[in-house]
Amino acid sequence: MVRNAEADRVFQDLRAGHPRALSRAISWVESEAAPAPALLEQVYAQSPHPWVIGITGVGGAGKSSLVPHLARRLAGNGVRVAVLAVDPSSPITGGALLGDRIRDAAGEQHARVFFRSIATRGGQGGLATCVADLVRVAAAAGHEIVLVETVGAGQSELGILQVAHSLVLVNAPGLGDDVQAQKAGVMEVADVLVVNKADRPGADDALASLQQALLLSEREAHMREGLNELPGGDLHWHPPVLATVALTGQGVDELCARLREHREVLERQGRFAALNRLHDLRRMQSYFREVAQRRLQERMDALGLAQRLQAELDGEHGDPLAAARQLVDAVLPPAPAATPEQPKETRP
Ligand SMILES: Nc1nc2c(ncn2[C@@H]2O[C@H](COP(=O)(O)OP(=O)(O)OP(=O)(O)O)[C@@H](O)[C@H]2O)c(=O)[nH]1
Ligand SMILES: [Mg+2]
Repeated sequence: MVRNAEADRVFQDLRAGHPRALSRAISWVESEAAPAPALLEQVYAQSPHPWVIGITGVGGAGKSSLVPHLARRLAGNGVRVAVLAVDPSSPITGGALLGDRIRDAAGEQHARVFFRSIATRGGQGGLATCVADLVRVAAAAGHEIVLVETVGAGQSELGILQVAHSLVLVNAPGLGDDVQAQKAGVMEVADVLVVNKADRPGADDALASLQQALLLSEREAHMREGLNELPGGDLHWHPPVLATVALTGQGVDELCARLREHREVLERQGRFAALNRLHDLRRMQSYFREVAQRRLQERMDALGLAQRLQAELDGEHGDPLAAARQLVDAVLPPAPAATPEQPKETRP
């Protein structure tokens, strides 16, 4: 148990719902500040899993325009929503300028929706692990729903799967090849498909082509092969294809309704809890690697291995691979080969 008085205080404030504490906690986690491990320990021990909705899609599709509408509609009746906008390309670091905003779509103060831009530098654990932690931090502050916006750039959009329960893929007409390029991977995993900018020419074509791509996806093929029914009589989820206009909010009610429906299906099939366990397991695996790697580095430093590697390389008998193997053996002796159990001698 890592204790830290500052972390204790922020955690208390977090639980009490102080937005400033949430901003502070996010900054700590994002920048891997000293109190972060102590804070996260309390967060993981005491905060529930929120419903995490991933919003992904190509740049310029309208994700950021859509998210405030969605957040505002999902919030209410005591339900608080946090929005984490992950922008790896953001020149603003640490959310110093964009952070700490609590506003609704109209730019008004709104206590039920918390917005924060995350400029990931992909620290030790990378984007997915940072967001996984932040999602739980937001939950500790009383947010039952967390929306995570990520730009659809290969790795990162699939990284969102490590935290999201429901994944929305946002497309828009006129984005051309980018849309084609990303279809293959994300099509298989998106739960709701959106064609935003439905006010623009080409929206119908975009809708039709998404529907077509969906029919051709492996997932659909799977269902047609008679695997549609799950034990208990439930059916697989068919991702709906919806049209929205983020500028006016048109179609967002429908998007909201379908997302709620998806959540219900997940709950009913026990998949919400299963995903939570899976997300925790992935986080655990990545943290294990992180800690092990750090410890290995410490061990290497203590033994002066960097210098020894260099010396080996500079030496005359320069087989870099053999030298590296030898040094690895010095830090991490190979596990003894498992010896098969000897049958016990029985005496007559
Ligand atoms: N005509 C029209 N324009 C839209 C709509 N939604 C968004 N836009 C415009 O499209 C542009 C991009 O919107 P963003 O919301 O920033 O898109 P994004 O997907 O968040 O983009 P990145 O964060 O760069 O990946 C902006 O100029 C928006 O005003 C829409 O429904 N109709
Ligand atoms: Mg955006």
